[in-house]
Amino acid sequence: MQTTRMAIRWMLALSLCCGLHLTHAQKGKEAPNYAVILPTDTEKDIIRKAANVVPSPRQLRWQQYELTAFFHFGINTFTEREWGTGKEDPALFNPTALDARQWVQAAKDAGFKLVILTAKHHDGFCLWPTATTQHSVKSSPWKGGNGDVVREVAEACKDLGVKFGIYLSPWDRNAAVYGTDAYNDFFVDQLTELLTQYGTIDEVWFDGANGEGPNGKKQVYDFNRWYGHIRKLQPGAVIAIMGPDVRWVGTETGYGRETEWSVVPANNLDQGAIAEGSQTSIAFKPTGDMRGSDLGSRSKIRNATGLVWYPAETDVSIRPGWFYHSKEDDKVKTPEKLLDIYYSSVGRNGVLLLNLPPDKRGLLHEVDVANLKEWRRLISATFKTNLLQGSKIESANGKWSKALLDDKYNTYWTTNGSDTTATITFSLKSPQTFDVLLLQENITVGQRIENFVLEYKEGGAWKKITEGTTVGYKRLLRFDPVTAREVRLRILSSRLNPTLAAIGVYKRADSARK
Ligand code: FUL
Repeated sequence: MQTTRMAIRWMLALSLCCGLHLTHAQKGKEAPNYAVILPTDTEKDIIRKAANVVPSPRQLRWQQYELTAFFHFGINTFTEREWGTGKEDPALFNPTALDARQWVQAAKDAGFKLVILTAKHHDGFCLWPTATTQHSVKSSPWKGGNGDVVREVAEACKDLGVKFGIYLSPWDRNAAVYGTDAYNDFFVDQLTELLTQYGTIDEVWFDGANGEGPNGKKQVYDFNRWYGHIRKLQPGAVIAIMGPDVRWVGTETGYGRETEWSVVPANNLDQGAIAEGSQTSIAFKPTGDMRGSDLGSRSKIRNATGLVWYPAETDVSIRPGWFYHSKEDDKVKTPEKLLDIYYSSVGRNGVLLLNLPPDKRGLLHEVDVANLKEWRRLISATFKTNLLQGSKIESANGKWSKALLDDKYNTYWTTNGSDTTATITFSLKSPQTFDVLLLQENITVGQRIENFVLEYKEGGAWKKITEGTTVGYKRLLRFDPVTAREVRLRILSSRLNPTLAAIGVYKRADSARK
């Protein structure tokens, strides 16, 4: 007790000197990841509510992974198709040298913190020996029918310290019960197997695709039941896409929005639904426009009836297809293309979900591994040295400036009083040349910044380098190289006091291939 009190006092003292705040979670209270808008709320009330919506602990954990990988592997790998029919012979599944450790190691070396395996794609073929169907690895020649790909990947992840997630396709072209109520039970049974036999699961990915067409089978998915089941069995797992925690960015190109708000309208958010769940984070999929070019700015939230923290995941494949096809070996995205994707996904307040499809051997192809390696080298070399480090910082109406360069996410700079604009000036020890800006808001307080500009001093005058709208968890902007000794960031507009956990300027590393 005494120790706890001392620890709290110590944290409070620390918070006064360097902006380390006790978050709701640290105070033993979880802040809701949503806000209900009342008919009597003014626009100002709505903006204030939006500025105070924060991620749930599982959403925050997930956001901080930044890089996550997909492994699309299954019967399609052997038929060279993208969508199987569900009628494939399980005998086709026969990787000759499957090594899940090679997949996970390559992902880890490239900086990925979590990998998601397609435990079942639309063809219904299960990569684990499920009791729910014969259509699985159990009926294949691989390891004499005794293999389990889910286990091999889960174990490799555990050994290498990488988080593990599963993709379980709702659309199932093989299950005889698909199109009937019984399919919901069948699906829950599959979830139970996956969520109880393979250790901790950090992400469950539900795809929205369904190609049944007008005369195809109609299935009403009991999503709410599935969400409840996942929350019960793996409370730490985020449920993505057709789920409440993580939103599909809206394209499969790898390019997110320039203006990316993690707080978006959820027009199915009503007090009744919240009370029913009596939870601090929602457990149903928000509805509303999730694919427009701007989802959360003032004009979008003005008429909302509810707001929710629903962050963007940017999924894209390293190859043209999601599954491995030998004819695409010369179409693997180059390190430079992957880098552009990095800046346009992680650098736009998103989490990148990059697909790395193992080949027929059951290995990531050499070209994919080599390109990943060079991509990682370029990122690491670029972000090795923050050129603002050691500079003198001035911000007239700001406090806790040291937090900007301390490499800690939970400390942050903010403004005094209720100021929503600010200028932060950095005087470097000597002129430096840079061409990248990094900004990070402390999203445990909320996402707030709406407009900012970066400037440098030349011949006594301030000149614009670049500008942007949202920041969120991470914003990266590239520009032509600038050499300067004085640099300033002006926050032109913010929903409430802006916060910044980090700022940096960097010089991009040269590509090995010119
Ligand atoms: C889509 C699916 O239809 C693709 O095959 C792939 O799994 C992708 C990630 O999602 O909706």
